[in-house]
Formats: sequence, structure tokens, C-alpha cells
Amino acid sequence: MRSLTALTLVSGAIQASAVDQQAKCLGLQKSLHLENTTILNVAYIAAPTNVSTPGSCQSTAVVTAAPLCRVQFVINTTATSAVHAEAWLPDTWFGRMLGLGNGGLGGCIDYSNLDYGAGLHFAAISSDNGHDGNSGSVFLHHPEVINDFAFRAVHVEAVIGKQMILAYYGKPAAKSYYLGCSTGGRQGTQAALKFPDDFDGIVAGSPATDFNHLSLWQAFMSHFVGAPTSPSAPSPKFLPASLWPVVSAEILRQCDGLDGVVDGIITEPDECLFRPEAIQCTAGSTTNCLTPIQVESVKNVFTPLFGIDGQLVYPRYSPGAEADPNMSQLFGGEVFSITLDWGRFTILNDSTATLANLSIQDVPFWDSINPGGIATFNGDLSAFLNRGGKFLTYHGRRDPIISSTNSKRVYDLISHTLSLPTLDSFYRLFLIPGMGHCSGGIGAPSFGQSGGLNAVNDSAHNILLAMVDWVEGGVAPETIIGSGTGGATRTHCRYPMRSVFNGTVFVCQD
Ligand SMILES: *[C@@H]1O[C@H](CO)[C@@H](O)[C@H](O)[C@H]1NC(C)=O
Ligand SMILES: *[C@@H]1O[C@H](CO)[C@@H](O)[C@H](O)[C@H]1NC(C)=O
Ligand SMILES: *[C@@H]1O[C@H](CO)[C@@H](O)[C@H](O)[C@H]1NC(C)=O
Ligand SMILES: *[C@@H]1O[C@H](CO)[C@@H](O)[C@H](O)[C@H]1NC(C)=O
Ligand SMILES: *[C@@H]1O[C@H](CO)[C@@H](O)[C@H](O)[C@H]1NC(C)=O
Ligand SMILES: *[C@@H]1O[C@H](CO)[C@@H](O)[C@H](O)[C@H]1NC(C)=O
Ligand SMILES: *[C@@H]1O[C@H](CO)[C@@H](O)[C@H](O)[C@H]1NC(C)=O
Ligand SMILES: CC(=O)N[C@H]1CO[C@H](CO)[C@@H](O)[C@@H]1O
Ligand SMILES: [Ca+2]
Repeated sequence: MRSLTALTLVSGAIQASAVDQQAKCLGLQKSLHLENTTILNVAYIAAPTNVSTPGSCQSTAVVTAAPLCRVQFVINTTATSAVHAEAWLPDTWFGRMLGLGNGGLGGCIDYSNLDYGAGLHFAAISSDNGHDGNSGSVFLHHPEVINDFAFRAVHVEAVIGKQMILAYYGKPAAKSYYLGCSTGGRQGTQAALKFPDDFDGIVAGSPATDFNHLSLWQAFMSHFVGAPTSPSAPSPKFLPASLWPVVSAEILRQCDGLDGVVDGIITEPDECLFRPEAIQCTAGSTTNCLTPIQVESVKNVFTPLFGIDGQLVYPRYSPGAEADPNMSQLFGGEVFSITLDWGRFTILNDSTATLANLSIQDVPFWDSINPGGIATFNGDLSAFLNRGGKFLTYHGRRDPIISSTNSKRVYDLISHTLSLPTLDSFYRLFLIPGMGHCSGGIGAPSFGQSGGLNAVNDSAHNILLAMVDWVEGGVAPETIIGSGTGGATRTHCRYPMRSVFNGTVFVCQD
């Protein structure tokens, strides 16, 4: 049996009466005086309800985790930048802080995970990452806004969050945690690198690490398949949406069975040496097939991206991921919107740039700008390791916008940098066959990595609770059990272990 530290109180926890908490909560408006921080609004939420939200991202948020104290505040990070944030402070507090991340180029407070965290009795804090909304235009000529996005918003969230918890509950948080995915995965990685004391345990999924190279690679993916320049004259490279299912079917035909089970899931896409020539059109067959130029497009997609010096820029797209509905973000004919904004507003400072002529020669230039130090591709986690920090990461093998192979690459980088053959003592990467970007997909992609997934609330099935058990109980997760539709379950393995079919089920093997 796994220990269940996660659902018990730690010392210093609070179970106060609602009457006391309501008065205390409302008093914060006047009593809280935190560095660079203005309290905008304080509300006591006594029962489940929907509340309105500021800014352009959402207009309502669901609060199921009540009773809690909702504090809305703004932290001036410099004279030209500020981070808006909220703390959801539950009456029944188990003594823990949970800092949250963001997504894409956002800009959006993560209300779903504020509710999730508060429901699990964390004091949960989320910020807008230093700007409102999902557009990159706010970065133009605003290097401090870029700095908030690249490293600082999550740091001030942790610093001010801890001070607020002390002020409200009268005790410091016994432990602090972080939960985020995608950009949030990169932010969590950046926290471990730059501010190793901020969090005791970091859960950082599907991370957008090596961010400049990731962005360039995403643009090259779009370039490799071209665009339908006009309905009557598409680029000969372009694959219309109707052809991708043909590609996907052939990928499964060639690679689904490699793992021993024909189930639509390619357990290890890095072993899939897909040959698109198999579906090249022939004299007698000209529909549901690829022209030689389209074969070349597809080959480029499934080939690692190398730079002018022959160095790997970014791993290849995972075969199978092109079947995820969000694949159109890279292959729909437009340059990936996040790369376009990042290139326009932080690298080139030209709001009309199209990236149409982006070339592999441009990689060193993007590297040299590295806005705000966003790259987040550094294997030296020694400070985080030495202070006893724990790190859990995961990556869906059908992620359609960030290659899961990059998470292996980051693991190997840390391993080489620290000269540790295995990182098991403090860093574990779970690869999730079938999962898309951060959640969803096929197989068993739900394991408590965010709110709204109906995950089982125990540490064998819930990666956040597993982290709590690791930090507080010393029990590291050997596996994570995911669940999916129709009662599907699967035991997910930590890299470099492999998920192997034993004739009955998939098990983890060295
Ligand atoms: C934050 O900056 C705003 C605008 O510059 C200013 O009005 C406010 O007083 C500052 N707040 C704090 C707490 O420094
Ligand atoms: C909140 O809004 C959702 C729809 O977004 C609705 O299903 C739910 O019943 C509402 N909850 C409350 C407590 O009003
Ligand atoms: C407060 O602002 C100053 C200058 O703007 C900065 O040096 C300091 O780190 C800030 N403190 C926090 C907690 O953000
Ligand atoms: C797990 O906890 C969350 C957060 O409190 C809650 O919303 C969810 O209903 C729980 N799930 C189960 C299966 O108990
Ligand atoms: C664009 O502006 C950023 C600061 O916002 C700066 O770091 C970068 O060097 C600029 N790019 C160019 C090409 O000058
Ligand atoms: C891209 O290059 C072509 C010629 O190769 C040129 O005509 C076009 O103006 C360039 N576009 C941009 C946006 O620089
Ligand atoms: C496969 O693994 C499961 C779970 O560990 C085990 O119960 C079963 O006996 C194994 N089957 C074989 C054939 O080894
Ligand atoms: C990460 C991401 O972009 N996810 C999108 C996938 O597609 C669905 C439906 O179009 C969107 O709602 C998600 O935001
Ligand atoms: Ca399979």
C-alpha cells in the first residue's frame, strides 16, 4: 500500500471555524502590507458558486472548493512591469502552498487549478504571468514584461504567496509545491534552475523547455508542409486536412504493433521509423496518396531538426501525434501562432514580420537574443537537488505541439551535467503513451495533472498527491497509474524504464 500522507494535515495546518475565517479574510484588505504589493479585492466565498474574473481571459470561474478566502492582488515587479495574481485560501488548510503556472504566451490566471488546489486543501496561488491575455504584442519593447514571463512571475508568486499565507493563517506554509504544464512546465523547470528555494516539490508537465529552439522548430514544421496559399493554388508541399488521416493510418500500420498490441497507441514513437514512400501515389492510384513532394514534406516533419553546424536544434515530431486534433496548429497552413508572436514581439521587434523566410541560418540569432533567458535548457539542477527539492515531469507521446522526445533529451542533459546515471533520487519523468498536449488523447491520460480530470485522489493515481508523498513521506512514485475513457487504466513508466507488454498488461521494465 502507498502511504497517504497527501490527504492528511501536516503540522501547522488549520481547521478553523467559518465564522472566524470570514472575519479574518475580510480583514486582509486593510491588514496585509506586502512588499511591492497592492491588495485589489478580498472576498470570502462561503459556498460553491461561480465568480467573475478580471482581465480578458475568462469571465467566470467555478468555485467548488469553498469555503475559502479569495485575495486578488498586484505585485509591481519593476517600474515598468507588474504581475496580477490571486490566492485562494481554503478554511481547511493542510499546511501547504501550491503555486501555479500558465499556458502558451498567457497571460491568464489558472482558475481551474486554483479550485483544484484549494479543493485538495492547498493555499493556491496563480498569476497572470505579468500581462493580460494570450497575445505576445505586450512584449514589444517591454523587456521587463518579457522577464516576468520568462522567469519572474512564478518567483514573486512564491515569495508573496508565502508571506500572505503567514499573514492569513498565522503560520508559514510547511511545504510549498508547484503545478503547471506546457509553458507552466517550462516555468516549473525555470523555478528549479533559478530559484531553487521557492518550491519543495515541482510538478512540471509537457514542458516548453529549450524554448527558442522549440519555437523555431514549430515554425519549421509549418514551413515544411507549406500553406494552401489560395484555395485554387495550394503549395505543392501542402497536405490538405483530408490527407493526414491517410498518413496516420499508414503510421499505425507500420508502427502500432511494435509494442506488441495493435491498439492505436504507439508506446515508443522514437522507435517508429516511418516510411511515407509506402503511400506515395502511383500511375494507377492517385487518390488517398501522397505526391513525391508531399512525401518529402512528411519526411521532413518526422526528421530531427539539425542546425548549420550539424548540431541537433530540436528532436523530431513524434509519429502518431499528427493524429491529435490540435495538429492543425502546426500543419494547418499558418505559421504556429505562438512562434509568430514570439518572433515578432521579442526577437525581431517587427510587428508585421511573417517569418516566411525563416531559415536554419537564423537559429544562432534567436539564440543570441534569448529574450529574458527564456531558453530554459540547462542541466545544472544541483542547487535544487542539494536543497532536497523533488521534481516530477510527464509528457504525452502524442503531444501535437511539443515533441515528447525533448523531455528525454532534457533528462539526459541533466544526467550528463550532474554526472548522475539516474536522476531517480530527485527527478522523475513519466512518458504517457497516447496522451496529447498536457491532457486528453487516447489511452489513460488522466492522473491528476490538473483540475477537471476526475482523477482518483490517491497518490498512486494522482501526480500532485504523489509529489506530496515524496516530499513529506519520502515515498517516491515508482509509477503513475493513469485512467481514460471507458474505465481504461495503464501504468505509466518513468524514463529510462520502458513500458513493455507482458502478454496481459503493460509493465515497466529497465
Ligand atoms: C505599483 O505601481 C503603480 C503604478 O506605477 C503605483 O500606482 C502603485 O503605487 C505601485 N504599488 C506599490 C505597492 O508599489
Ligand atoms: C457554474 O456555472 C456552470 C456552467 O458554467 C454551471 O454548470 C454550474 O451549475 C454553476 N454553478 C453554480 C454553483 O452556480
Ligand atoms: C520589489 O521591487 C523592487 C524594485 O522594483 C525589487 O528590487 C524587489 O525585488 C521587489 N520585491 C519583490 C518581492 O518583488
Ligand atoms: C478529487 O479532488 C478534487 C479537488 O477537491 C475534487 O474536485 C474531485 O471531485 C475529487 N475526485 C474524486 C474522484 O474524489
Ligand atoms: C528586441 O527587443 C528586445 C527587448 O524587448 C531585445 O532584447 C532584443 O535584442 C531586440 N531585438 C533586436 C533584433 O534588436
Ligand atoms: C522572402 O524572400 C523573397 C525572395 O526570396 C522576397 O521576395 C520576400 O519579400 C521575402 N519576404 C519577407 C517577408 O522578407
Ligand atoms: C504481467 O504483469 C502482471 C502485473 O504485474 C502480472 O499480474 C502478470 O502475471 C504478468 N503476466 C505475465 C505473463 O508475466
Ligand atoms: C493546447 C491547445 O492548444 N489545446 C487546444 C486543442 O484544441 C482544442 C479544441 O480545438 C482547444 O480547445 C485547445 O485549447
Ligand atoms: Ca500499440
